[in-house]
Amino acid sequence: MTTPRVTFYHAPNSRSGGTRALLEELGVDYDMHVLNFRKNEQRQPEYMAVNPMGKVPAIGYRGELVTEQPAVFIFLADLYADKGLAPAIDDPLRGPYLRWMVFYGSCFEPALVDRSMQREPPKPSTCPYGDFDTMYNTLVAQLERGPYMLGERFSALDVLWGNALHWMTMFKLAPELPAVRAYIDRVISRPAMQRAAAKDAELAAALAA
Ligand SMILES: N[C@@H](CCC(=O)N[C@@H](CS)C(=O)NCC(=O)O)C(=O)O
Repeated sequence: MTTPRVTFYHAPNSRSGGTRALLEELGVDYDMHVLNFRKNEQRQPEYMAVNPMGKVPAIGYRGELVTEQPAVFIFLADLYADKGLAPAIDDPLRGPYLRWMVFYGSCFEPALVDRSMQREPPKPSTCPYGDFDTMYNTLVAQLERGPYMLGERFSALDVLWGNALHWMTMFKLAPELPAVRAYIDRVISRPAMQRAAAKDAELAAALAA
C-alpha cells in the first residue's frame, strides 16, 4: 500500500526549515502549503483553522494535524521508516533517539529563548532545563561521542540538531564550541541539506519580491 502524501505547512527562514530538510533527506513527495510571514498569513483565519497556534511547522495527514518540531520529526521518520532515519522500537538506540528528540523541545528551546530574552530562569531544581550550562554541556558531551547524535548512525535527530545549532550559533545564542562547529559542518554539508537550504533561499526571495 502506498503511503498517503503529507501536507507540509511551511514558511522559509523559520523553524519549519528543519522539516523541509528532513523531507529532502527522506526523499519523499509531499504537498507544500507556503505561508508568507511578511503578509502575516499564518495568523489569518484560513490557517488558524488548520493550526490554532498560527505556527509552523505543521503536518496534515489523513485529516489529522501534527505540530511541534520533535513530534513532526518523529512522525515523519516513522511514517517513512523504510528510509532508515529512525531506529525501530526494538532497536537499543530507540530510547536515546526519543530522549534527544524530546530534549530539543523541553530543554534546548526554552533555554535558548530565556537566554535570547536575557530572562532570569527559575532556580535549577524547578527549571525544566536545569541551567543553561548543564543543558548545553550535556548536549555537547553527546555530540562529542559523534560523528552523529547516535554515534555512527545518522538519523532524523541530526537534521533537527544540525539545523538548529546552525541557526543558534549563527545568532550567537549557542556557544560555537569546536565539537559543535564540526558537527554542524558535518550535517549541513550533506547534499539533501544543501538542496533544502537552496530551495528555501529561492522561496524566501520569491516571497520577498
Ligand atoms: N513549539 C513550536 C514552535 C514553532 C514556532 O515558534 N514557529 C514560528 C516560526 S520560527 C512561527 O510559526 N511563528 C509565526 C507566528 O507565531 O506568528 C515547534 O517547536 O514547532
